[in-house]
Amino acid sequence: MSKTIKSVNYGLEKIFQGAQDFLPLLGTDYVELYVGNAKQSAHFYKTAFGFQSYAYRGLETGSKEAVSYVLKQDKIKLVLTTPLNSHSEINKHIVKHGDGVKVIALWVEDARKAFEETIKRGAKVYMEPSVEKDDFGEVIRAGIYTYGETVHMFVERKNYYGTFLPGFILWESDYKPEPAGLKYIDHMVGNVGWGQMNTWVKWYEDVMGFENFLSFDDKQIHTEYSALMSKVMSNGNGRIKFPINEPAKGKKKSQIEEYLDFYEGAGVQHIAVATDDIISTVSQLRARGVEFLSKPPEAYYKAVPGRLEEHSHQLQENIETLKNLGIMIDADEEGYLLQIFTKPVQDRPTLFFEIIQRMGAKGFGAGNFKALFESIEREQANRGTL
Ligand code: TYF
Ligand code: FE
Repeated sequence: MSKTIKSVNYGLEKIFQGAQDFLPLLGTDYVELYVGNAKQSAHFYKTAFGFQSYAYRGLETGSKEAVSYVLKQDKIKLVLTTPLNSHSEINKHIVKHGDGVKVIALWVEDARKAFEETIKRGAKVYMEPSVEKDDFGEVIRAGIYTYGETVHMFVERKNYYGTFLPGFILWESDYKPEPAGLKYIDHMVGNVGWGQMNTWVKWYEDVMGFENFLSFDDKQIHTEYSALMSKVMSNGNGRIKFPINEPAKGKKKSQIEEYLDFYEGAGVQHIAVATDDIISTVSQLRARGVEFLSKPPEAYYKAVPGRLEEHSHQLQENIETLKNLGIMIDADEEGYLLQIFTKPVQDRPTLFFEIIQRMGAKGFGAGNFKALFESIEREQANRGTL
C-alpha cells in the first residue's frame, strides 16, 4: 500500500519537475578544445579516433584571430581552435592550461532564455546572447562560465541550415579515415579543487536545474595510495551528465591533484564517448595508435563472473576478448556496461577519453574504480607524480 502511494508521488514529482525545467537541453551541441596546433590535432583526431572533416574557419574565410577545424563522428562535433597571434585570449588559455576543453556547448531551443534563466540564478557571463547570420539563416549563442575557465555555450540553431555555424565553410578533405564507431557523448567529467565539489554540485542544481544523480565518496573511490570523491549531476531529461571530482587525502598524490597541478586549475578531465560495439571500436583505436591505460591484471578478469552475479549470463561478449583488449566490465541493477580509458591525449597529464558501451547499466563503473585507479597510479609512478 505505502509502496503504491510512494510510486504515485514519485510520478507526480517527476511531472512537476518536468513542468519546472527552466533549462531544457536537447543534447550536447559541440565540444571545443583550445590547442597549440589545430592543424595537427585535427589530423590526430581523424587518423586515430576516426573523426571526419566537417567545417573550417581561418585566414581563407576572413578569420584573422584564430583557426578552427570542426570534426564529426555520428552525433559528436569536436572543434579544435588555435590562435594566430600571441596576444589572444586563446593563447593565454593555452599558455596556462595546455591543450584542453574550453567550451561544452549545449543545444537549446531558446539561447536567450537559457542565458537569462542561468544568469538570474547566479551564472557568470562569458558571452552575451549574439545572433550570427549568413545566407543559410541564423544561430543564436550565449555563454556562461562553469568551473575554472571552462564555458557552457547555449546554441540555438532552429533557424539555421548551413554548415556548423555562420563564419564556417564546409571542409572537404580527400583524407577520410574509417569512422571508429563513436556515436555520442555519454558524459563529460570536471575536476575541481580541494573542497570545491559540493560548491559545483550546488551550482549545477541552482543555476542549471540539474540533480545529483549518483555520488561516490572517498571510502568507495580509493586505492591503497590515493582517493577522490565524485558526484554525478544530470539534467532533467537525463541527456546531459556531468560528474564532478575533487581530490581526497590519501597516502600519495591523487590523480585529481595531479590534474589540477598540470592544468593549473579546474577543468574537464575526461570525455566519455559511447559506442555500440566496443570490441570493434577499441580494436580499431588500438590499431590506429590510440594509447590506453595498462590492462587490468589477470585477477581482475577472474573475478568478473562473481562480481557480475546475475548479470554474468547476460554478458554477450567473450571475457577473453575483453581481457585481450583491456576492456573493463561492471554491472548495476539495470544491466552491465563496458568501458576503457585512454592515456592523456596531450603531454600534460590532463584530458583523456573514455570509451563506453552501455548494456542497460546507468552507472559509471564503480566496480571498476579500484582497477582503473591502480592503472592510473602506475602511469603516475612512471611520471614521478604519484
Ligand atoms: O566518469 C566516471 O565517473 C567514470 C570513472 O578520475 C572515473 O568514468 C571517475 C574518476 C576518474 C576517472 C574515471
Ligand atoms: Fe567516465
